[in-house]
Amino acid sequence: FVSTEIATQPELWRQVSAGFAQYGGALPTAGQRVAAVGCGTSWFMAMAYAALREDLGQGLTDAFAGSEFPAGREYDAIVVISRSGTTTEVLDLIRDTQLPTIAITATPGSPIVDLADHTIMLDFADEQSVVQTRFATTTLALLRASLGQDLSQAAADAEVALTIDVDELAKLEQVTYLGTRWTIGLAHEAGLKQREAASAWTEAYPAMDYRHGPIAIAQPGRGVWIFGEPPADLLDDVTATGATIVHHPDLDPMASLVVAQRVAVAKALSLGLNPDQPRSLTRSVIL
Ligand code: F1P
Repeated sequence: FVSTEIATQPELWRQVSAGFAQYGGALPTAGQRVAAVGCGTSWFMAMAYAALREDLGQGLTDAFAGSEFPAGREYDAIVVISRSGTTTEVLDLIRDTQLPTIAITATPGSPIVDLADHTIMLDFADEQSVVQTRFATTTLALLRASLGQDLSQAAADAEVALTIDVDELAKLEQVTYLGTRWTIGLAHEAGLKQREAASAWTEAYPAMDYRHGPIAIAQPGRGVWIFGEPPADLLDDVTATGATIVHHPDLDPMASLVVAQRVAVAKALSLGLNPDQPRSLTRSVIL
């Protein structure tokens, strides 16, 4: 498996954070009304960016799956994330909208480069694996840098994340991932990694909503993975079910996602699966 793609995340986050002016100059500025769009992993990164941008007071920010952009909605800019630059729904969106578009991609010469008004090229973060890891997190690192965040602690935490033993976590029968605000996108992404790489059943929810039904499947041998700060009493509620709690309070939530990526790989390998080549999934979904 392409473990180097997971292992190089700390240096890539440092690179885009320190080089923000070089890479991210075209990104929206404070006060603009922004939509962020992508499919699959790229949608989840858009979700994380949108919540973080609003919470940092930088302006209204919505996130949509590529197919779900509401026609006629006004924004000052649309940030479109697509590693391949070929995903049908996001290309259709860019073709159909009159609004300014800023694409973030890893693929020079892809259709998105011609279609978008601006392109941010992160080709140095591209991947061989069908399953996205470093392109997604490097994109989010760049977006966080555009919001004024310094990624050096997150990068240091990701180095710690690369050393955490994941064997026991990979044995869990099922994991539900929870987040609040921007970490909800990370929770969805962590769940998708296990589904893609290891064909494993996972779910993801906003942490507060987890109590409204999903907690019913929690039991010994299954896990509840919490990104960011757990809401009051949630840890007690989960503990009472006997489920294993996974929470990295000392790590940046993006570093906890790196642990989740490694769990997905370990689980795939333990099941005899190729984590880079999920069944029924191609590098880019072209309809
Ligand atoms: C996104 C995508 C994901 C999928 C997989 C392959 O493509 O198709 O939806 O989960 O990771 O990539 P892209 O638009 O970012 O190239």
